[in-house]
Amino acid sequence: MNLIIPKRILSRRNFLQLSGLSGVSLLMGGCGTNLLSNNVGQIFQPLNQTFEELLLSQKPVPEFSISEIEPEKLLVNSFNFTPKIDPALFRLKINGEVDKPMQLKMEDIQKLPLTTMVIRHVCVEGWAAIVQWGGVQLKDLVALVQPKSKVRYVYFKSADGYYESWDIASVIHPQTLMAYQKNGEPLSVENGAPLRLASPIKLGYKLSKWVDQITFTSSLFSNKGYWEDQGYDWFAGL
Ligand SMILES: Nc1nc2c(c(=O)[nH]1)N[C@H]1C(S)=C(S)[C@@H](COP(=O)(O)O)O[C@H]1N2
Ligand SMILES: [Mo]
Repeated sequence: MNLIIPKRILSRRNFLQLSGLSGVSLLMGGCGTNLLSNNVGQIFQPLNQTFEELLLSQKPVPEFSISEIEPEKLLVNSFNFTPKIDPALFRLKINGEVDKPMQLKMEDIQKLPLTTMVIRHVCVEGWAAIVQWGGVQLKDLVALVQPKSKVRYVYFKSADGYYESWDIASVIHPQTLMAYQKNGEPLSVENGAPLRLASPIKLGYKLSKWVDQITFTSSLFSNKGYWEDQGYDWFAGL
């Protein structure tokens, strides 16, 4: 593990130089005066009105066409073992500072509207792939559990010990999905089945595979994410 880290940091630096990545400067630029962090402070007061305002303020990232999908370019990238989860026994726990904590079966989740998108997955290690993801918009799950007005962050726990935290504005972005399909097929175990995060607005390491718990909170804990706790950027926006 320790051997891997310097390599990743080096390639991440190279990547940042190449891409002129804007998300980090966007977040730090105004000390809370930029649109995104203002919105983080406002949502859910009341839930419906501000929720809609926030969604309207979020521009969707342009998507690719089906013919541009690069099936062979998405490399499996797992820090640990590949957990075997029985989809019939699987429950997604959604808890924390919410009015209606829930445990959802895959069949419950698959009854919600299916969204598909063809986007670019970008890993800081220096590779990228155009992928089609299919799943439920995370904002639909947010609406189900009704977070308290003070909620600002969301933690995602994975069955392999991986963990991540996100800002709530990015969570309810219309292209942030809990995906159960990849390139038109059921998601494979290596790619995170039964359920993984997919989004065009975050770097690959924010996109947790094998997510089994989603926790809403008003403040970040000392542990922010598997790679973030080793020095990687937390916002990791694209
Ligand atoms: N649970 C879990 N999620 C994870 C990882 C991991 O090791 N464990 N790796 C991350 C990284 S660094 C990347 S680039 C993507 C890779 O997704 P893929 O293996 O489906 O290509 O998963 C992300 N999500
Ligand atoms: Mo990655």
